[in-house]
Amino acid sequence: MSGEALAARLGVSRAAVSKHVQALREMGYSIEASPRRGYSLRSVPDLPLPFEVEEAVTDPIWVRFEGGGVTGSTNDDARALATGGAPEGTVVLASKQTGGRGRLGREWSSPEGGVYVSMVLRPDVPVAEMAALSPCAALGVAEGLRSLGADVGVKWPNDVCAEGRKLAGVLLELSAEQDRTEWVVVGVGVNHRRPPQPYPGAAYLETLLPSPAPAWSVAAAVLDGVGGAYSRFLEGGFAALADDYARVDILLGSEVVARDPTGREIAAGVAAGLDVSGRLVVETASGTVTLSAGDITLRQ
Ligand code: BT5
Repeated sequence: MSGEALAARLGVSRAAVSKHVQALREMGYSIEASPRRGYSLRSVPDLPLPFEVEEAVTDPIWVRFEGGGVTGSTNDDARALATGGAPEGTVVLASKQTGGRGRLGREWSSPEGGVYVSMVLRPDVPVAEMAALSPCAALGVAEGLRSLGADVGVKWPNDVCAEGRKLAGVLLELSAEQDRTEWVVVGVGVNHRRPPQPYPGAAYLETLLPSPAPAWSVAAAVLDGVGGAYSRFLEGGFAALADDYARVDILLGSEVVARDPTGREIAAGVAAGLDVSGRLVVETASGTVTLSAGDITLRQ
């Protein structure tokens, strides 16, 4: 398209078009310019850029898209936006994090080639029911990645796994008072491209897909997956997700050991699925134990 046609269509000057084309090139867009034929878009960068993700997302809950480049932690950025009054459905994206966080102050390795996304939610749900939101989000991430063709499962409470390795993690943070939740930030990190030095125990989405997916489509799939699971959760609580969860629950029927943050064993037995509050049920030798938090390992 000629610079003149673009300027007319967008209602800006020719100089503005050329300035924006330059800015897009700096972001990684390949745009050719020829004197007679005008501009042509050759390729879009393999990054979760907000405008590409916005175009690809279908769930109407996602209303505002930020970030896309390098940041400390998208959860920190989303928390700041949430505290400042950003609406439910605000999304922060990144292609690399320098301070990616897991639960309990752990690290989330976030090199280039991953997809990092945090979502602001404002559920009108009592704080006591919030525990189910972690497995709800993990289910949503799994459903989103499955829609791309990857055979993935969920590992309570917040992991998405493939081939026995961790493909994605969910970090939920919230601010609440008494019986009212002010905001929830759901952060998701997906290992997408396999880096030269893979993280120990990590799976990479690109090795699981039938055909390559650009980073923005992975982000959109995650958002649509989480958006879908979240609306079902709001309508019917975790009970509305129980059957879908059971279908992708990789712990179900397996021998597991649950540990608290200090590494102390809190239960060992057979995982028997989740209860209506999203807590893990373990059948142990001395009876049924229900867990609302913990780290689970599968017994060999
Ligand atoms: C999680 O914690 O799995 C939550 C990860 C959430 C990351 C997202 S990225 C976007 C948003 N912004 C953030 O800063 N965070 C969120 P947890 O269950 O505690 O698991 C952390 C553990 O996973 C670490 O202690 C490592 O053992 C392992 N790990 C770290 N990086 C990994 C990676 N890239 N792939 C697989 N495992 C990893």
